[in-house]
Amino acid sequence: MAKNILVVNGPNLNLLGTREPDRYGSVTLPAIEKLLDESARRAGATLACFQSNSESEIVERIQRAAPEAVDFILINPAAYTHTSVAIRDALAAVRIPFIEIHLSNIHAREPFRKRSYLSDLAVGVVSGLGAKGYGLALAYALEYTGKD
Ligand code: CA2
Repeated sequence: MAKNILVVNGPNLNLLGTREPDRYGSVTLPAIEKLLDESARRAGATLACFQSNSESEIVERIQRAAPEAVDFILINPAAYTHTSVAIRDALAAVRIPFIEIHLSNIHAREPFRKRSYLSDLAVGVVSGLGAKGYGLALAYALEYTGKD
C-alpha cells in the first residue's frame, strides 16, 4: 500500500470551478484536494498537494519528493503534458511510480493533445472522468504494491 502520496497539478488548474465548467467541471481544486486528503487519511496514508503554473517549480517539487520518501505521485501536468521533457525527466529521475490524470478526454480534443510526454512512463492514465478521476487514481495508488 502506498503511504506517502504527492498530488501535483499544473498550469491553470488553480482556475478549476471558476471558468469553463462545461469542459473541466464545477468542482474547485481545493475541494478536490480536501476529498483526496480525507480518503488518504481514512486509509492511514499521508497526502501532500501542490499546484503551480511554473514548469520549473513542478520539476523542483518532483525532485523534492525523493528525499521526502514519497512513494506514489498523482499528476495532472495540464498543458505541460504535451510539451515538457523537463517534467518527464524529473519523473524518470526520481523513479517514483505515478498516474497521469486528465479531467477531459485528451484523445477527444485537438490532435496536439493526443501526445503526452509522460504516459509511457506512467503506471496508468486516467482521462475524461472529470474530478472523479483523481479519486479513482488515489484508490489505485493506495492499493499499489508494484507487484501487479
Ligand atoms: O483535461 C485535463 O485535465 C488537462 O490536463 C487540462 C489542461 C489541458 O491543457 C490538457 O490538455 C488537459 C488545461 C488546464 C486548464 O485548466 C482550466 C481550468 C479551469 C478553467 C480554465 C482552465
